[in-house]
Amino acid sequence: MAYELFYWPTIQGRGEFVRLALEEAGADYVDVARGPGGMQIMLALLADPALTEPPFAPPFLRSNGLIVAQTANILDYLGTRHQLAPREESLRRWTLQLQLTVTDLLVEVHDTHHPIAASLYYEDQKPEAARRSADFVRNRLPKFLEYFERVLQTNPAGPHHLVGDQLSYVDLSLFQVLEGTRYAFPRALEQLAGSCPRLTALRDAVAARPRIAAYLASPRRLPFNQQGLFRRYPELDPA
Ligand SMILES: N[C@@H](CCC(=O)N[C@@H](CS)C(=O)NCC(=O)O)C(=O)O
Repeated sequence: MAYELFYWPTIQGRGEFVRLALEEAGADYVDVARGPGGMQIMLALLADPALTEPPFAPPFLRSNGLIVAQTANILDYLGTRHQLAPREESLRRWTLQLQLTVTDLLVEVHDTHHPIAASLYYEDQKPEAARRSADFVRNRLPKFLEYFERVLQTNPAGPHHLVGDQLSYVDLSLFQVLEGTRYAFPRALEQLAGSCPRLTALRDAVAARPRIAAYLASPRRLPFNQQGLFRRYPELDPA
């Protein structure tokens, strides 16, 4: 039975981390909210009083009657089923730990353009966004990227993957983080790229994987835009 992915239909957002894993796995899946009537189905599920384990927010995945939410949790679930996570328990925890660090980073990315409230427009919080982004670009983004670079450098199995010597879902996620950062903060990323050569190589290697390359070239891959998690406001990425 096909996986059903539930996510906002017009943005990459957090759903993209799940899409990349499903695509790399060659899994049979339906991006429900992008199909006819799909948004209503997703909203009805979120509000369904009959669900005793309801998801709080998209993305969530339905598989054989099970609903799995929280991006990192979904990836852990898919990783185990599709050889996108190590078999060894300690390495599986390490992979999830890294993915949860990606989760933390994504909250901070979101807060660069919505530091006060997600319910307000960017235009209503521009001065705060400028202050928040300045700190993000100067301190937080380098700290996160240098951390992941260090993880690659110290991986006992070599610098080609974050965990072990096989591709895992967190490699796919780091690809997405770098692509999103390149879209939202191109100047900041260019300055940091020199200190993150292994991460850059990982991003390129993921992009070249046959299933990922086919996905990126397909209409299934939505373009980055100004509604998503990674947004390009040049004033937040000063020279
Ligand atoms: N921690 C959750 C965050 C989920 C989340 O923030 N989803 C966003 C879209 S990317 C959403 O629809 N949020 C609605 C809300 O928070 O009310 C995850 O990693 O999946």
